Amino acid sequence: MYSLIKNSFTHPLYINIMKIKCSLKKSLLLALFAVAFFNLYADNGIKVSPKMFLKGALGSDGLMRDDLRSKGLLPATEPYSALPNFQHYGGGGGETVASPNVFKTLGNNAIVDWVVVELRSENAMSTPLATRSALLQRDGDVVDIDGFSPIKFPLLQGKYYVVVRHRNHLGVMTAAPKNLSYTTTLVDFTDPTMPLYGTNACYSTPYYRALWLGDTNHDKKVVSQGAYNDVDGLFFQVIQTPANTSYSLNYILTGYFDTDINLDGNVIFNGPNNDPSVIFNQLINSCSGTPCLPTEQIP
Ligand SMILES: [Ca+2]
Ligand SMILES: [Ca+2]
Ligand SMILES: [Ca+2]
Repeated sequence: MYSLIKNSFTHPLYINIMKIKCSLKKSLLLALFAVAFFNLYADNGIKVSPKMFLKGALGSDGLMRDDLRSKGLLPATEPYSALPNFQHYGGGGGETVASPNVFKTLGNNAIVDWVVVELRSENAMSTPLATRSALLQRDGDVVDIDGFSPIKFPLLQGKYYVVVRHRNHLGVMTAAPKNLSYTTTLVDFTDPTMPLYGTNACYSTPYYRALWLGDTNHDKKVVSQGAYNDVDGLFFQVIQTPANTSYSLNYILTGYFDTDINLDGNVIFNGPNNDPSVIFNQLINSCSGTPCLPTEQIP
C-alpha cells in the first residue's frame, strides 16, 4: 500500500499536473498583481497640463489680468454647466475649488478664471469623450481645482485630441492627437509652432498665441455688427440693469458676466475701458494683419 502511494506521487502524470497547477497559480498571482498595479495608476487617470492665453485678459507683460479673482467675483463652482450651447462629457461638470484659499494665491499663479479641458479619441475627433472644468493661472497654466495640480481624466493611456475652451473666447483643438499617459503631458496652446486644427484657429503672433476673444453670445463666432453680433447683448445688459435708472450708455456694471470681454470685472458699453472696443481692435489686427471674422475651428 505504502509503495502504491509513493509511486503515485512520483508518477510523471502527477508531477505534470502539479507543474501545471503551480504555473496557473503563478499566472493568477501575476495577473492579480498586474490588475492591482493598473488600478493604482488608473485611479489617478491620465494627466495633462495645458497652457493657454485668453486674448481678452492678456496684458503686454505676458500675463493675464486676475481682476475677477482680486475683486472676489470668481464663482467657487464652475460656470459652464449653466451655459447655453455647452455640454460636459465623461463625468465632467460641477467642479468646485478645493478650498477658498485657492483664490488667495497672488503673482504669476493667481487664478484668472474657469476654463474647460476636453479630450477626444484619436478615432473620433468630432466627438467629445470627457471634459473637466479647470482653473487658469495668470501665466497660462491650466490647473486642477486645488490651484496647482495637472488635470486628471479617468481614461486609459493613449492618443487623444486636446481641446481648451473659455466662456467668452473661441475654443481650440490640437491638429493631431497627443500621447497622454499616467505621467503629466504639457500641451502648450500658447506655442505658435504647435499645429492647431483648422485655419486661423486663434490669435497668433510669431511669439505667442491666444484664444480669440468676444464670443459673448456663445455661437462660436465673433461678430462686431449685423445679425447675431456679440455687442448688442452687452448694450442691452447695461441699459436694462435696474440700478441704471437713467439708462446711461456709460453705466458700469460690475460682476461675473460673459459680456465682460476683457475680464476686468466690469461690463462697459461706452467710455474708458469699454468692452466692445476690444472686439473692434481684434477685428482690425486679426488674421496676420488682415481683418477676419474669427470662427471656432473645432470639428
Ligand atoms: Ca504657473
Ligand atoms: Ca458670437
Ligand atoms: Ca470689461
